Amino acid sequence: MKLNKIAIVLVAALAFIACKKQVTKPEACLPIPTQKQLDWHEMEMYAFVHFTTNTFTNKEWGFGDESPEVFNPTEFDARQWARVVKEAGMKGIILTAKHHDGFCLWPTKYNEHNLTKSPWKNGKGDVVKEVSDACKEYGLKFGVYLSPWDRNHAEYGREGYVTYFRNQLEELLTNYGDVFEMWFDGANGGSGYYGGANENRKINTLKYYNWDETYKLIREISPKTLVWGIGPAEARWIGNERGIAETTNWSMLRQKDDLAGKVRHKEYMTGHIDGEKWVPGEADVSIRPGWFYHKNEDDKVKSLEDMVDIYYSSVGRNATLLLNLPVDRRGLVHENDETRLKELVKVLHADFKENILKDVEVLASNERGNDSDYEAENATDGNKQTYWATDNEVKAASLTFELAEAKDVNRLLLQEYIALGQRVKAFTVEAKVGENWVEIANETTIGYKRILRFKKVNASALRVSIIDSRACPLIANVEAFNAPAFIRSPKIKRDSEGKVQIEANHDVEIYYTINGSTPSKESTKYQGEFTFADAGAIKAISYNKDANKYSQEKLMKCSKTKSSWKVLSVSNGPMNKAYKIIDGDPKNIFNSDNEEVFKPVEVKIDMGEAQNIKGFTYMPRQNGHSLNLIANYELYTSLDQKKWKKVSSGEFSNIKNNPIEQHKFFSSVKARYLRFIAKTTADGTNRISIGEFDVIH
Ligand code: FUL
Repeated sequence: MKLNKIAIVLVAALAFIACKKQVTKPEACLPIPTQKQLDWHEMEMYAFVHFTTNTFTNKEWGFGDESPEVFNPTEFDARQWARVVKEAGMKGIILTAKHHDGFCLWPTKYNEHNLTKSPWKNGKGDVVKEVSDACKEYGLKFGVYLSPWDRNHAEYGREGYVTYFRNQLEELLTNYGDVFEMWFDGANGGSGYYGGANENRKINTLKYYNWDETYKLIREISPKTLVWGIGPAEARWIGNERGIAETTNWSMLRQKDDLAGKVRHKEYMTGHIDGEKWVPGEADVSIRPGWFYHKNEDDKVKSLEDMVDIYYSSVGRNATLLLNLPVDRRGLVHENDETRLKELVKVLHADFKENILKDVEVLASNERGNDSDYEAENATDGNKQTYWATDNEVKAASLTFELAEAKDVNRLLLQEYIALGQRVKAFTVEAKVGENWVEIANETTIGYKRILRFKKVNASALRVSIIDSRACPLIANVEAFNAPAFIRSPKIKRDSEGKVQIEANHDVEIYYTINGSTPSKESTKYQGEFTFADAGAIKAISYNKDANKYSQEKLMKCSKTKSSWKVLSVSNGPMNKAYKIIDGDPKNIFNSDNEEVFKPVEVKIDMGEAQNIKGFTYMPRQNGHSLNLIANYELYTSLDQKKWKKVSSGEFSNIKNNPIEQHKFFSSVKARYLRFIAKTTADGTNRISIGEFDVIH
């Protein structure tokens, strides 16, 4: 080789090396997830199962004095649960091995209060084992809920209970194979049986359990287990029990603040951009109003549109979805819940059927050192391990996807390469419609997964622009879809006079029935307000002519209107607003006076005529800063206002975290007058709210 040729080769080689050197792998943007957390993100959706003595006593929280004798499922089949969960595309099951009432679903050697004392399988059963075995058989991961609060245990609140709690942890984490998640519920302390003491016990959740020690124990015996909830947790609550994350959702949390109890519910929904630890959000929600099975909720399974919305507001917003199935008294997932899950899966399959961006031509405004390891195509290659990256200093850049022909689009799915940290702070999406670029979304975070829903556009190209990022953006995946039209069911409202209004999207017609039959195009078309004051059922559907498609049916079960009802007195609160308690509109809220120290509030109601009732409902305030929730109550009835009978008393369990309408049942009684007493509040306020009060016939 001649000298100048050698020189050229050398220069080229040096230039290549110099160039290559510049293209270093992007540095981690701290904090980053552990491998355990990465695997957990990939699960996306998994099931919760709430099952214990509450299932048989019809409660949400047991007091701790329940007899193990009540636990007796008639057709228990954990394989049925696993099949339903698997078919719904969920990746695991977390079981309430012990809920707040302290009853243990496994034959623990540390306490008698367990299923060996129940008639089920003559005391030889082990629910934890059957569920973990079924999970293995169906290729699902198995997780455990062990309530730190124990309303049964005599030692709760003292040192002895912490030892007991750790012993149980050890049993559960050693005897049942791998446990992917350990769920430590934040609800803790209050009244309980406590071995017969029947008293109030309060502890400091952050200190009492010495979480550092407890976590050390877990890590030693079960390093694969991700711990959720309290202490130095590896995943966090999403701040509500509605299964909803914020659109801005960081997987980081200021753990120091969390350990000091300083993080507010709203912050759990968003995480902290400056959090020093990777603590991603898990959105938990029940498929029914309650967490445990209640027969009266068989027709209250969440509607399909609610389920779809929950999916998009959790998995679609960088959270995992923990979806609860309240197993029934037979020991099975109820048919209605299974049907809804099947419908949900069908919608999701249809929504994500064909990725319009698969292998389309993609152009980046910047590519890291022009290196193919980080090229734009990595975002469309279907491989989450490869990603498009920009140069270190470039924090705003765009990807443009050219479609071979214009296509309808209404969904966009984005994923960051989170192994190196969550980065994107702001991004927009534009579609090329005809000759113009139209902005269709202006959003904030992406994280592990972000899914956007928007109005259908006919696009010949799409552009995703990262506007701001904590460090150079790393995008692992971008997909787009054209989801079929989804027809939402109408909303039905009825006031105290029986005037009914039905509302729906403007592009549909509404049909309804009031005789219990299923509505269709042949039924009465809704033309405006009508009156239905009787007890019965109003059923309505939306019908979209263009798509020739119905929504799901909306059912409103109603008791006779309260037009003859009157609030006779309120012990402390504005009498001129007392009508709101019974006006048929839960949004019209009655608030008692704001006292310096809470005083019980008594409401006296005249129902106008004597009637047989077997229960009552209380709907608290649904939104606002303070919900002013009632925790303990008493209800008395009378026929003449002289002789009163206490028909029900107790607590509205879990109302603080899940402020849904409360249903209480008692033996049927003939009554005309009611005395409802709010004895304590749940959220530390000194007043109560009542959105609506009603009776059950
Ligand atoms: C809450 C508990 O109090 C409920 O009973 C339920 O277990 C839910 C998942 O967490 O805080």
